[in-house]
Amino acid sequence: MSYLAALHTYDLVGVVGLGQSGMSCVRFLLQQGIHPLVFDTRDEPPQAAQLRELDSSLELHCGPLNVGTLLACDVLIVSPGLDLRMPALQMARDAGIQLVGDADIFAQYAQAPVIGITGSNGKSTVTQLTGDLLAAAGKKVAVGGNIGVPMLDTLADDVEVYVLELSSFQLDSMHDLQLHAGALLNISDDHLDRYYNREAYAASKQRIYLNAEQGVWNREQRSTAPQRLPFAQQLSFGTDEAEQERPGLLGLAEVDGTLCIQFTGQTLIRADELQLAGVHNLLNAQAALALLHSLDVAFSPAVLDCLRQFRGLPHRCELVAEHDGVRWVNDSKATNIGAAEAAIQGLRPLVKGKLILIAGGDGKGADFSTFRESLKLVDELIVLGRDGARIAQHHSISTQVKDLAEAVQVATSKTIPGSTVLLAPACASLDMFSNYQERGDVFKAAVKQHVAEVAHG
Ligand code: UMA
Ligand code: ADP
Repeated sequence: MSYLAALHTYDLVGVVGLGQSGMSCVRFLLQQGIHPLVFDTRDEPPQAAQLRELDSSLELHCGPLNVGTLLACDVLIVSPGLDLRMPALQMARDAGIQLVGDADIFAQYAQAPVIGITGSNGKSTVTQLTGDLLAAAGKKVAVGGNIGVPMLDTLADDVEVYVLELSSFQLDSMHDLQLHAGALLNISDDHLDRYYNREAYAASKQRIYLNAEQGVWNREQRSTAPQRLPFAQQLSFGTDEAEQERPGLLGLAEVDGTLCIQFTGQTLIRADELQLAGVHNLLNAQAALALLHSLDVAFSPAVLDCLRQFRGLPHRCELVAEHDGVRWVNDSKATNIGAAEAAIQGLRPLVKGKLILIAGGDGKGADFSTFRESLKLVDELIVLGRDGARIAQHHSISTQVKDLAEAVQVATSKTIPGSTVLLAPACASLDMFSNYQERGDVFKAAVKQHVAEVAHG
């Protein structure tokens, strides 16, 4: 039996949070003829005007959540950005009100198999790649979730398969979504300002397997394995060789001195055929292939060609410019230590000159001493933002700057031919920017301006 009853059976539905997810829930409920009460803890939620335009009769309660008003609802659809442990939400739950997320509503309406992807890093890359590969295989695919398109907005009758990126926050409020396959890519410290400890964060990630028929996991990290799924329903990927049988059908092997992705011991594709750089991306590619296999989609020439062409998403190890023998790389999406480590370790072997790292921002409670080993691979460190100084403590050569324009200037003065300047902040951007995209765009603009100035003397 599902946790969430049919929406029409509730007298009053509350939507808590008026960001992208909240707005998509309101739109969806209105389509079903349901008029929700809307809440947002901010005095002026950014989407308030949009809500009025949608339906001016909707009640919007702004500011600190009022428990009395929350209790008027029978169910609360809570946005992922809100902590379910907030006292007002806890009180509502204790009073018997159901707290759910958009995934539980999605579960009631999706008519096609759903693939779910989570992990500390690589989610968006694997989600987009899986979607692209399925499309190349001729499937009508819808891609959404944490990647940026609220999942309810992807619902359509002709979809043959849904591919959803699921954050730990979305998993926390998810009870009913049945996944054809769930992938847990990796677990490294993140969001420790929102979880009691790393065990609680890892437990949240394991929820991907709650109602999954098959589990795709990473052999490098036992903590990603689906404990409750039998072997026959597991598929794993790793840096070791592929096996003939589940779960280890995918893996890496060196063939004639070249690293290859293998399936059941047979080479599928060479690493050097891919546009994506770094071992972490070879794992991402394997995860996407495993998800295709879970759907019995063959690795046809069209699928492998799509994998060959996939250039990755913006702000993930994105080459911004190559000038005077210096490469400028934007990895603004490296919002935690694990992601920045993957970028540093993936790029270091390719850098002949210096590797100059720009890092810092909102550290979300992370312990930066764990970053020290990877920082040893960095020749010069430039830090900025709220927690920049905490990162600088773990490197002997560092410079503090006030913004990204100054970071680009300082980096320029330190380069030698063959150097790479990498923006991989290991932090969220919210102390200085509206999001990681804005941070990446500001960096790209500063680099391009610098290159243009040098070119014009
Ligand atoms: N907020 C309030 N009060 C409220 C509601 C929200 O202060 O009443 C704040 C939150 O604390 C947060 C911000 O507003 O800082 C946005 O929160 P939200 O829940 O309204 O977020 P949405 O706009 O609905 O976007 C969410 C995801 N964001 C978060 O989980 C924080 C988006 O992922 C996702 O693309 C979108 O739903 C569609 O599914 C972004 C993200 O940063 C990329 N995700 C985190 C991550 O990847 O690390 C989890
Ligand atoms: P997410 O959606 O989980 O944040 P992305 O695909 O957007 O993941 O990648 C974010 C960053 O994480 C990238 O910029 C890269 O530095 C790093 N990264 C990508 N894939 C992996 C992986 N498999 N393991 C570790 N780090 C990764």
